[in-house]
Order: sequence, then structure tokens, then C-alpha cells
Amino acid sequence: MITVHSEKHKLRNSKTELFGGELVEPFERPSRVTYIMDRITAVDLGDVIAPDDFGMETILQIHDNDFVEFLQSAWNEWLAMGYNGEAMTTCWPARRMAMKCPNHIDGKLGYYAMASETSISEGTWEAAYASAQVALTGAKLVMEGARGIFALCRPPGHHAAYDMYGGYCFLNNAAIAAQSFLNNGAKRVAVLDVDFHHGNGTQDIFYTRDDVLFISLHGQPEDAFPHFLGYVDEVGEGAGKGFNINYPMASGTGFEEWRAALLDALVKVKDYQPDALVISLGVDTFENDPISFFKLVSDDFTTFGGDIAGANLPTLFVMEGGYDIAEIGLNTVNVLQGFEAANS
Ligand code: OKP
Ligand code: ZN
Repeated sequence: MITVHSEKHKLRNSKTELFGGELVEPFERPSRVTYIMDRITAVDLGDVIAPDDFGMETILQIHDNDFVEFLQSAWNEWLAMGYNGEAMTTCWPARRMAMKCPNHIDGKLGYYAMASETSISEGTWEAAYASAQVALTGAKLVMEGARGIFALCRPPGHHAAYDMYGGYCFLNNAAIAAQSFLNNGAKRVAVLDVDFHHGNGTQDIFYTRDDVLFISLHGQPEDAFPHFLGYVDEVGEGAGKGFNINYPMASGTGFEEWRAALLDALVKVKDYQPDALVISLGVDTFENDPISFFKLVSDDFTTFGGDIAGANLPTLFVMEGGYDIAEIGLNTVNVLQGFEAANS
């Protein structure tokens, strides 16, 4: 399988995450990609190629223009205030407050943030832009006939909504890839999100649309980030009604139960008859993930890669989360090898 990878991910190298009331080294750090690349090389998964530059067009079909401009200027606006740390929000437009974007960077951060753990740091925009180009390049290769492509996106994207960043995400790479399939002749695209966390951003972006089916398997919102979306009764709205499906699961969920949800989801994907399948691939479902609570073991990732191949659709894997860094390479590449073995 071909991997698309950009060195520019390293430009996203935030020093601080707000976690447990402390500023800690972010879980979402550059070495995640290093470990995945090492495993790709070790097992000789296939060629690794750099992305093309498709510009801003598809990004702006998915995200609000003012939000994108905010992402581009936020770091400089923050520096201009003379602050010493990285840009993070301390306020929001909470219930019954005005949904108007302020002028001051402190207010803008709150207006566009869906969570405060994620600092905006120097180079964040450049890395997020490159990550979206990795996804767009992967989509192009799938459209040209590849059975499966791995878009090694970093930073991840599935928490980024139409006009919100947070949860380590800035631009929604999977959504941008899905839109690119549609722009190039696909009639329907399915996005299946197997990251431990609910893909609130992707759900938000496609909630009223019937040309993208969104399905997410995740830790239930009562107990897991992002906490405020991901319930089963979120089924889509208007034309999108019936095209959003959530599988929230409890703490301690192991592979048997998780796989039953996956196989159910894959039936729904097949029923939808999409022209392409985008997998939001997080491996934070792993038993030793430091911020998650499912119990998958490394071999399970191989098994479910094979299950995904069973859908028999042109498939783009878009990297999302996974924070047990020592095992992130093994678990991620197991999915891709499981997919490939089932095809041969
Ligand atoms: C990004 B992705 C846990 C707080 C969680 C943010 C997690 C973002 C996950 N106590 N903070 O979906 O892997
Ligand atoms: Zn996650």
C-alpha cells in the first residue's frame, strides 16, 4: 500500500497541552509519525510519497472562510499581544451568550475553539494545511484506481468542525478527502470513523447532507471526549436524516463487542452503495492508550483491517489519533496489512 506523508507535520510541535489542570507535553506530538514511518519501513508496506498541493479550494468547501483566516493569523495575533505561552482559550460563548466573533485574539480563540486543551503554536497552520494536502493526494490516488491508500495525516482532523478547532484538530482531513471524491465524480461517499473519540467535526460538517454517510464508533459521550456529541439519537437532519450513525460504547469495551459494531456499520456502508470509503483511522482504541478506555490488542487491528477490506470499496485511510506511541506503528500498520492480506 502506498503511504502519503509530508515532513511538514513537524511544524506542528506544540509545547503545551492543558491536561488535568497542568500544562503537559502534548499527547499529539511529532514522534507519533516517526514511529508509524519506522514500522512502514520495517515491514516494507510500500512506497512513501510526498503530497501534491491542491490549494485552498476543497478546504473552503468544508470550512468557514473566516475560520480558516483565523487559523492562518491566530499565532501572529497572539504574539502581537506579547503573551509568553502558546495560544489557548480561557473563555467561550457559553449558553445564552452572543454568538458574535470578537476582535481581540482572546475572544476569537474562544469563538472558534471546541475545547481548550489544544494550543495554537508557531507553524500550526502550515502543518494543518500540509495534512489536508496529504488527504487530498490520497483521495486522488484512490480515484485513479488504487484499492487502498494510507494518508498519514498529522495533525489529525476529525474533531475540526465547519468553524471549530480543538481536540488536537484544525482542518478536517477526512471530510476534505470525502468532498474531493464528490468533486471528482463520486455520487456518494461513506466516512467510517474508528478512532476511539467521536468524530464530532465530521458529523457536524455532513449532518444535513445525504451525499456523505457518516458512521462513528467511539467511547460514549457520558464518559469520553468530546463529551457533547456522539449519542445514538443523532441521526442527521433534513436531507441528511438517516445518514449519520453513532455507536457509543462503554468503558472497558473489548474487541468482540467493538467488532460487532464495526460489522454492523460495514453492512450500513454497503447498503449505502458509496463510490468510496474513507476510514478515519485512530488506533487509540488500543488497551494501553493513555487517554482512552477500549481494550483492543494489537492483533485485533489486523483483524479489523481485513473486515474493512470485506466492504470491497476503494478505500482511503486517513490517520487520526493513537497515543501509545511505542505501539502506534505496530497497531496502525496492522490495520493496513490486515486490509491488504484480505485483498490478496
Ligand atoms: C483527539 B483524537 C482526556 C481529555 C481528552 C482531548 C483528546 C483529543 C483526542 N481526559 N482531550 O480523536 O485522537
Ligand atoms: Zn482519538
